[in-house]
Amino acid sequence: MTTTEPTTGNYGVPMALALEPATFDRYASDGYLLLPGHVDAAWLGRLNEAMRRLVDESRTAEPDDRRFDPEPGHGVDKPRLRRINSPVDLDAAFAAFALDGPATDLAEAILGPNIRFHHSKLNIKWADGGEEVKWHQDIQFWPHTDFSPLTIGVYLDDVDDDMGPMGIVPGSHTGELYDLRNPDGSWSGSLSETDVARASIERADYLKGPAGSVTVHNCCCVHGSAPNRSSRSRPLLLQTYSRADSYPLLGVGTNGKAGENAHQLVRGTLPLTLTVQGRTMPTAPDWYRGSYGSIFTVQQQEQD
Ligand SMILES: O=C(O)CCC(=O)C(=O)O
Repeated sequence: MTTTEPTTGNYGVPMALALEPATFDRYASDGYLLLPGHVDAAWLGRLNEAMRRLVDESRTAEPDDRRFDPEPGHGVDKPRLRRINSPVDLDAAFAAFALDGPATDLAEAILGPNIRFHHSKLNIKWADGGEEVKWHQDIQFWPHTDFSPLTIGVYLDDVDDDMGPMGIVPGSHTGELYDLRNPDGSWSGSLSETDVARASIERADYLKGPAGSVTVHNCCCVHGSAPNRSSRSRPLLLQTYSRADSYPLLGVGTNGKAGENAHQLVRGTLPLTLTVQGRTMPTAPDWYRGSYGSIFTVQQQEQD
């Protein structure tokens, strides 16, 4: 399904990874991929070890510790986490995997040579009732200047139908972008019942497989997952990327809360142009993390 010895990648330039043409085309037509067993045992060992350490730390964490999203009943003796937030900021293994590792290679193979990282999360979906993720699309949570953002997930353990695998409606990435608000205008983060009834969820493909299986879904795909009815947790490590010339619209949704490593270029170079509403403009450098003086310091060549 993939080859690790490309002369050139899917964009005709050298890359760490190339997808078979049929796999590449399937992502374009369906909006998602499942790559069974894509991540090797050595990486799985590192990632699982990092997860275990953080779960252990969560036992004694204060209720307001933003690293963890506990389920009701979580405690010292019996940790139950819904999610570890922004794992890329918490352990070197998660950072290496997402910022310059197998997930980055895959994002590059799909999106092209210039890639920006957005955020990561580890949805654990604990054994014996770990909560559902209701049907939703991602792009409404963190709008960008285009629809290139995608999320790469890796199951850190074997996942079967009873464990609440992620379900995705094929082709939904080119369809309607739904309103994820309640009738009173408050944010629900999920499709309304009326919209679920017309979103063809009966066609959803539930992505499962052995530990190391990888999911990829475009930000416009309708997706969700059922509660975990099994006696084993379902850890799904997710990381989101976009093309480098796709910019998060700060001030909308979670774009301003995406973590310490958010928005950085992880492959290639920063393009000098940006396209919005079909108009391409040359852009200024990115000063999100750098320092900027003023138009005077720039124009008097006191600053690059
Ligand atoms: O954990 C899952 O099954 C789905 C994750 C997801 O869609 C999300 O966290 O936005």
